[in-house]
Amino acid sequence: MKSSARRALITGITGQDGSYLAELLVAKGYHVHGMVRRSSSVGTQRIDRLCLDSVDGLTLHHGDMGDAGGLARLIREIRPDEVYNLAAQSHVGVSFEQPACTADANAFGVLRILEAIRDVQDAIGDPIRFYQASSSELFGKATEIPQSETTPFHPRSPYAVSKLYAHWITVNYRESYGLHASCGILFNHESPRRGETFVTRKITRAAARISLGLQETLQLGNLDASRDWGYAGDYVEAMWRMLQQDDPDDYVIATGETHTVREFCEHSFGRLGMNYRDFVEVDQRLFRPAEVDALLGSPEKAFRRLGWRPQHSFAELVALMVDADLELARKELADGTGRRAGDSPL
Ligand code: NAP
Ligand code: F7E
Repeated sequence: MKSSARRALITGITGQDGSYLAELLVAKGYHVHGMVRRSSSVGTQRIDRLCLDSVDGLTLHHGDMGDAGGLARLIREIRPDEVYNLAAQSHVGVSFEQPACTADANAFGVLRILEAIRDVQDAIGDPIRFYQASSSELFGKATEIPQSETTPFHPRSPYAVSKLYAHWITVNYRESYGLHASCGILFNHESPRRGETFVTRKITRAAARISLGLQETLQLGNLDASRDWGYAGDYVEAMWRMLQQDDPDDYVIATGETHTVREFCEHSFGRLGMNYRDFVEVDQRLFRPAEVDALLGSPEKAFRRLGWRPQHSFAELVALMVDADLELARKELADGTGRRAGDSPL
């Protein structure tokens, strides 16, 4: 028997977005089921607080996007009202080094979940709403500025190509089988919980550590790339809103502002009273075989239909990330772990 609380399954709950979405859904009274993949060391740091605070609102399960049987079993047992598929090998640069496992998790993994949802829906009759984490990387070598839901796709990496399959298979299952399946085409969104090898976090982490003498330089690749950067906490609200609509659809989620990596450096180091030029070194090894030069989203449809708006400006985003990393660096300095952590060459 289903309990009265709505049930959501989140794949990728241990990631940046998964952790914010889980907090949002628990606060809304959902029972959240999170899929966690097994690893040799525990990787649940982003949700540890939530696990402690919401023992009755959160259940974790082992699972992997590569394991069709396990995914099907999870959906059958949980019988979720909503599934948010956030799990992915999400690093564009790494996808050039690991194209096959990126494709398997990001593309075929989505097909495996859609098949499981279809089977359970057919067997049980209860509708299951599905959210797919699509990406602005689909636009790649973009032919329009700004990019909207009607801009043609031109993916530029194995990651983007895998997300293209995932996007279209989600649209196809909506059109073929009437699934309530929506894709959020999210532009870059960041936070203090962002993985440390994405460029924003790499910059804020290094700026904080350099300001305390824990690190000397920062190696970066292409400083001229520009991105439409928003705050992750704002973007998970848009995911939830998509699944509350009567009809499924696809939406661009963005701020409508773009900034270069160089500007992100200027603001981050500037907040700590430093000039990034004194510390940033360009390392050719960090350039990608094919680059996405510039992205700028048009979130007009989400504004109109979802009533969604980003709540944080670019300057606020930089400030909250730099301040959180300064706090972290101060702890590292105090407990002597600073020389071991951070300063990643990746
Ligand atoms: P993230 O921090 O890298 O989190 C990815 C999550 O996927 C982690 O929980 C990871 O588990 C899990 N995962 C990876 N491979 C898996 C597998 N084979 N089986 C099961 N779980 C697996 O990514 P994010 O920034 O939160 O992004 C969430 C989703 O949105 C991703 O699909 C990403 O591609 C997409 N997206 C992100 C952005 C952005 O700017 N953040 C923009 C557009 C789209 P571990 O913790 O074990 O590694
Ligand atoms: O790179 C340049 C790099 O890795 C941004 C993922 O969440 O957003 C993310 O993908 C830009 C690129 O994010 C370094 O070449 C320079 O032009 O932070 P990033 P991304 O590739 O835009 C999209 C929307 C997703 O869907 C993805 O999942 O910064 N850059 N120097 C660098 N990038 C990194 N990582 N490291 C550098 O040293």
